[in-house]
Amino acid sequence: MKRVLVTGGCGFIGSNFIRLIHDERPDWQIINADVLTYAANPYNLSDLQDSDRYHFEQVDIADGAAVKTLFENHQPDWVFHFAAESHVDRSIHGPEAFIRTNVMGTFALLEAARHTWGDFQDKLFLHVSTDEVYGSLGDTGLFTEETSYDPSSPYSASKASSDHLVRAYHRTYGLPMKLTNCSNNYGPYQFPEKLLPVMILNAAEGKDLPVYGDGKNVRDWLQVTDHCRAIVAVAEQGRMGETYNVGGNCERSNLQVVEAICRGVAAYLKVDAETILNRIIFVKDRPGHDFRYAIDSSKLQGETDWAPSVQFEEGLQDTIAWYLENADWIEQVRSGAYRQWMELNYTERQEA
Ligand code: NAD
Ligand code: TDX
Repeated sequence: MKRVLVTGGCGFIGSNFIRLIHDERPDWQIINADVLTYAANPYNLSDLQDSDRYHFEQVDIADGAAVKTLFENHQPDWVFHFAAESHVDRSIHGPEAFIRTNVMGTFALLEAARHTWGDFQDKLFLHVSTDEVYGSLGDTGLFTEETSYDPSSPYSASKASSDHLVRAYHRTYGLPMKLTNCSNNYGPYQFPEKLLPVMILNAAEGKDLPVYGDGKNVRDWLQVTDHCRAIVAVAEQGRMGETYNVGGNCERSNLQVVEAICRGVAAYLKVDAETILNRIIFVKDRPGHDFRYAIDSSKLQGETDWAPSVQFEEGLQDTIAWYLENADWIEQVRSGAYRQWMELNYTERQEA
């Protein structure tokens, strides 16, 4: 049995990842360490509760002593580090939590790995990061693994710091690490503060659809399970000490995405799409809003057997159906804290 520690396993990508490896890697013993912030939902994995290959620990990764105990108690062979504060808009309103979790939390994990792992034989620290560390592209070009870091938001700056720490531990201490920088994910269990779930739920509930700025900003979309499969591929087939960009080769402007959601929701509900499309409004832009992200994932595709498998239009329709068929999940995550955030973020963005 390989002992695998997943941090942030109750969040969006972490819970999709745990489900995937639980199903497809029967010889992996999974330890999920998550402090359960507003973005977490332990019920995402409630069907694994009785599995003898799955264990949950409520741990704050920025608490160095707790992380050391976690490593001593569970002696993980591989670490998949997902835990983070992940929302750009929240990082603009309150950057401190991002520095604490993303920088200090990553540092605490690296220290625990360095001190617990002895000679590093057969060990791996896989750091899950974002393409936002590279900053913004203009109309052309792609991010490669050689693109210089140029983060724009407190979120992306904190992720850039964590990436640098992970690479520094490799160069300085020989810590066995691999790093992935992925583009925007979509799919089930994404917290409804990010573009797709905000728009799907607002479209279905007859609310306005608030597009930041002129809606021309471009993101490169990847279905979440495709991202999770890429991480497994890097862990099993990638080279130690290397970085791999992960992307869907699927650029869409935000307005294109929102219009596709309007049509998808209308088709699902069997109502007129024009009524939903007419609710698109243009609101105050995000400060420091990166214009375009686009990923060159040829290194990953050249060195592993991974390729994106889900077409955006098909994945989007499945995601719409998931949100509209899982009212219980939506209800659980729409806490008081969630409602406060929605009010803070959107009432201050006056219609442009
Ligand atoms: P998320 O916000 O949905 O989930 C984050 C999880 O981390 C939550 O379960 C939360 O409780 C946990 N967490 C936060 N602070 C913690 C702490 N101090 N200790 C322990 N656990 C803590 O995020 P996500 O979208 O699933 O992103 C996961 C990772 O993937 C992040 O590192 C993010 O930077 C990266 N990433 C995300 C995307 C995307 O599109 N969502 C794209 C590329 C990379
Ligand atoms: O209401 C909205 N209106 C809108 O126009 C929201 C919530 C977003 N947007 C725009 C801003 C972005 O250009 O949509 C785009 C996507 O926004 P988010 O869903 O907030 O994602 P983004 O800022 O691109 O970051 C995401 O992808 C990279 C994740 O949140 C990060 O964790 C990941 O690293």
